[in-house]
Amino acid sequence: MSEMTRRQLVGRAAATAMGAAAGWTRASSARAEAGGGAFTLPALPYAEDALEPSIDAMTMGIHHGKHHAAYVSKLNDAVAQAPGLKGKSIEEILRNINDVPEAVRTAVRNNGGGHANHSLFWTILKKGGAQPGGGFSKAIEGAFGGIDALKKVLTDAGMARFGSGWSWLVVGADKKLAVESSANQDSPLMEGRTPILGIDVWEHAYYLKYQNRRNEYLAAIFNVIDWEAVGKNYEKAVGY
Ligand code: MN3
Repeated sequence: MSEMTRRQLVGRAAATAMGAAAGWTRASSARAEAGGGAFTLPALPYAEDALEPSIDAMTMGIHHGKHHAAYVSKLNDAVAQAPGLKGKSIEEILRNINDVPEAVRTAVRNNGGGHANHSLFWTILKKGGAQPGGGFSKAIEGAFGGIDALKKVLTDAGMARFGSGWSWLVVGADKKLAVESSANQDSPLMEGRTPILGIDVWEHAYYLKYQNRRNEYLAAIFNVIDWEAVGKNYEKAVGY
């Protein structure tokens, strides 16, 4: 083989490889445009072990890196089949869940709910988080009689939820605070209310450390609730 021929062959192989790479890139962006990949897993705002010992690092790692990641992936698969949802925020989609095409509605309800619920959950947790202050503190006083009473109502809602679900502090259409619980990954957004604090009571949230002792998990989680973050969510929800 002459030197020239060899160089030509190498050059052609390189060009083919580059063409294949470019084709792959085009195919990827076509998938993204069709809706796949629209939602992404938000990074944890702290290290996986940041909430120890209340919530252990292994639970955090699996909860965020496996469970939440799976909701995002399956949500993207569902949204890719419903072009009308393209470009909409997850909050907007969940507030109008009955407008989602029936073929993908259950998938969006479960996985879109899972994505929104966990995205909120990570941001209201913090070791040594602040206590409620200002107007939020007054609203808690008015609605529940105080922070300790609110914690009890949230705990009772979490304990009473049979199977998997969430205990929520929400702001209603009347701008008032209320506590409720939901099954599975249903969000208060689907009922026209705005969740400002969510406590995950699925077993995956606590079983590695607390096993069947949901009551101990619910007691411990109040060590790591960031009431300042919840207060900011409150102010946004009531339109301050
Ligand atoms: Mn969870």
